[in-house]
Amino acid sequence: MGYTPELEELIKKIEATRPERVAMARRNEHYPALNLEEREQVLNKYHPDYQKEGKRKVKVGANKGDLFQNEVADLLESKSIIRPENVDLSSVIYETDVLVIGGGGAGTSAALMASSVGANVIIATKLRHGDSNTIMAEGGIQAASQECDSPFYHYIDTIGGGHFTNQADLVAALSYDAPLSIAWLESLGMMFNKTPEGRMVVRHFGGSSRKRLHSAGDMTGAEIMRVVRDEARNRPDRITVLEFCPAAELLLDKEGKCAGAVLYNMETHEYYICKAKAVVLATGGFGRLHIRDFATTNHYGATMDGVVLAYRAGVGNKYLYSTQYHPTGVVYPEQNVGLLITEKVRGLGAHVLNADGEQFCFPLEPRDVESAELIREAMERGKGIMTSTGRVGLWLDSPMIDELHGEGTVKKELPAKFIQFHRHGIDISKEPMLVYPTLHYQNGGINIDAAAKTEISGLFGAGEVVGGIHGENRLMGNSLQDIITFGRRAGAEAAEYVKGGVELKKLTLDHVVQFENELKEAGIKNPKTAPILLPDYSTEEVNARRWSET
Ligand code: MEZ
Repeated sequence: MGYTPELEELIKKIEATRPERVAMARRNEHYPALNLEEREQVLNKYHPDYQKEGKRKVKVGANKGDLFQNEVADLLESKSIIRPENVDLSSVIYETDVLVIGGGGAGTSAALMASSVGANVIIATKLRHGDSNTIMAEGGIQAASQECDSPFYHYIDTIGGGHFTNQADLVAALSYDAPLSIAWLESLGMMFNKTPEGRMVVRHFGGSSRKRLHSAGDMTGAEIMRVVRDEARNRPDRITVLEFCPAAELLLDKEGKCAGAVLYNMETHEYYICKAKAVVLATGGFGRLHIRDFATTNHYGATMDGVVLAYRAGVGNKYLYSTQYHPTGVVYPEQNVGLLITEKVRGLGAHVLNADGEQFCFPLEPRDVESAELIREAMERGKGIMTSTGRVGLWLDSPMIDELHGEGTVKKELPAKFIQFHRHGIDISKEPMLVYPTLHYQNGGINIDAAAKTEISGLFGAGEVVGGIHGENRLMGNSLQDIITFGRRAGAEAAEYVKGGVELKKLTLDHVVQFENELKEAGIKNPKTAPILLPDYSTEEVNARRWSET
């Protein structure tokens, strides 16, 4: 298929400016980065999070009075998908030491650590084991593993990228554990990119003061998931995996300790009571809410489930109003709209360009700033490129990479992206990609401390469901690091908590009943039901043809 003749014509403008831009890059000359004041200005005017409309204050729960995007507020003010009065809590189907809800990188790392400390573990996961944002993360994982770097610089960069809003103890844990996480992943068999001498290849990314990004091609998350999942599957005596089995509600005991979950078998539509002495919530983020109608990089199950369950149990959240739009999501071909084009492309030197083939931003600003600059170029300055389906994008000049680093670099460093575009007749080592910001990450989430504990005894959190680590803007490669750091911490802490002796009292869903009473008292009419589990993409025409229940 390839590009349309109209787009091919526009690509000539990119090719015309490329020799001069490559020459500049070789001289180490770059488009100037913005200063702090300019960043604030561009964020305030163009970043979707900063727009006043499309938000409201929630009227119930731990974050009552706080402002959220409407899509998030709807779910915080939702009612349960189960009727507590119909659930027989005495009919316990599964019993375990540690229940991990979520089978991505964070949940699987938690399960491994908990089992290493001696706990029996169940992983309950909504789709297949490994279907998660982890497996879709491309460019790399941060860790201060080099002589010129240290956890101190990792900490400072992370706090700066997060606009100084991050929870300091969590950032300290992340930057301190990061080199250990890399060593742990290597011990499990992860194949990082290395030099012929065996040293880690490390690169810059947006907001970095040191080269700190470790990668496995552009499939770093998939490689992480491969090794942690293999390890978990090799411990069947200690780790049981329930696929297509998400949590519908958390269970507490009469004393308010977390005591397991009501699980929902998506294939048979059965509910299971799973009693657990400790629970690790690792359900991932909210990309599939398509906030402000943005396309997303996220996997199909990213529907904010864990935040919803924890909220009903009384756990508040931090920075959940903050959404990360990755600057470079696919705009063309249509089949791939929203999918991630890793920041590593810019890390390798590719420029972001407008319709005239001009640079308009420093390519490695922190993500929120970079996205706001792309939106400004397309929407205010009218310098975007329109596709035949009416989408607007900007160019990402990937052919520069081979020119700067030698022929074959694109294929070697970005093999997955190369194949993904090749399938549609586009050779990204010779032609640029068309990109636009895409909803990528839930910056905020449930409150935890550095031991991954929530305010409820026996409930731990790890991964994208958690808030505070990244403040209001996450840097590249810190999510793959955070799932390992806090997944490992959550699993080990949960198992230690169980070892300390946990006596569960009568199981209850009273918190759900109370929460729904609060909804009524607040006058919230027709609340949605949640967790929504899967996004609904049915069109009006499809809905009109559906059988009615009545
Ligand atoms: O941390 C991320 O979001 C990541 C690795 C994404 C990417 O651009 O590759």
